[in-house]
Amino acid sequence: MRVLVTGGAGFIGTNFVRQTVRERPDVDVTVLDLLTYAGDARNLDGLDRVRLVQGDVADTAVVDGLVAEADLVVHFAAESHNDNSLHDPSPFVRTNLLGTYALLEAVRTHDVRYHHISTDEVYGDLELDDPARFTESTPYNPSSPYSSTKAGSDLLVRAWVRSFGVRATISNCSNNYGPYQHVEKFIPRQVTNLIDGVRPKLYGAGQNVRDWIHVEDHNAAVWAIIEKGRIGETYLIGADGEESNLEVVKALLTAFERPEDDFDHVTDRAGHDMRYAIDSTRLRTELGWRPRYTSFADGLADTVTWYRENEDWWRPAKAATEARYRASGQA
Ligand code: NAD
Ligand code: TDX
Repeated sequence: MRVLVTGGAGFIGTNFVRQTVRERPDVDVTVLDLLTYAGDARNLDGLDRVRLVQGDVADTAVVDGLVAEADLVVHFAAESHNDNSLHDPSPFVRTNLLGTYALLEAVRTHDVRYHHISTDEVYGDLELDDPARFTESTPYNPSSPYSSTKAGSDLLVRAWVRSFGVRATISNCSNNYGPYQHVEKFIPRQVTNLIDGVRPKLYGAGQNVRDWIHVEDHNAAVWAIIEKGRIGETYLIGADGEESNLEVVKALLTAFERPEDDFDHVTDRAGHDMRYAIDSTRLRTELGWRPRYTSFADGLADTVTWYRENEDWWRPAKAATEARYRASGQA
């Protein structure tokens, strides 16, 4: 089987490619990745049966040629960071919307199976005291330039399924953590700050809740949907991992043997979503998926160890990332 993985040099895509190579000897992988600031070719070094093509998912000629050779496309490539989308939405519109459009046209032309990776942020946010969680029928209500372009990309997929019979599935996952995540994101930012002896930086009061899932569990769910999911369906992926940002910072401080109040409150994110929470009943009952990382504390400890042992990997991006946060009052 020949799989085209877009964004395979980024956080979740890298973990997907590495898991696929490890567990599926029958799969050959081609990664299409622009290698933006968020992509790192080193992540794929030395992997068997993996070819890396540096290119843009919005480049229709490149995309058409690669899709023509594939049996399956898994589309991870995106501009993925909410804070960046507030400073400059333009690459979000291009990559997330035009990139998805280019892929959909190519899979339509060549009749190739397509899986679309998306986020729970398309549903907007929930109140802290609301017992509800997102389901596949929650109305779309995105808040940020990032989440609105992801929502738009999902709607393109749905339209291409219905209008043109494209064989596609969609997954909307909650917040991922694990190895190879860029230091701009919440957990790696605080872990690498703590390694450097710098206090963690909490937006606002830190009451915001995210529903954490280990990246390996996300990617196992993606393969379950590819193999057993119903064409045209959406599956929500989540592992019942709700934690407030304050709780996460305290857990990290404890892991580094620092006092629980040894952090800074910094300027809040504009339009900051309060809470995300996923009901993954459909995925579990229809496809039999279960998370393997059931303890957030253990998964977090493994992640801290990975960043301690892989300073060569994250160090080059750290100073520039913190300079960007300083410029927006979030350092
Ligand atoms: P990331 O930013 O770490 O990686 C994105 C990758 O896409 C990078 O390798 C980058 O070089 C590549 N890329 C960017 N623009 C491109 C373009 N125009 N053409 C080709 N490649 C391009 O992102 P991530 O956290 O790994 O997220 C991957 C996907 O998962 C995204 O679609 C995101 O919306 C979705 N998602 C992420 C999370 C999360 O918690 N990180 C949760 C749910 C869904
Ligand atoms: O320094 C920080 N301090 C802080 O309090 C940073 C970087 C973030 N935060 C807060 C903002 C959020 O409430 O932590 C929470 C998590 O922030 P991010 O890591 O930026 O993730 P989020 O905005 O929740 O989006 C993530 O999950 C859904 C991914 O980046 C998206 O790509 C995915 O769709």
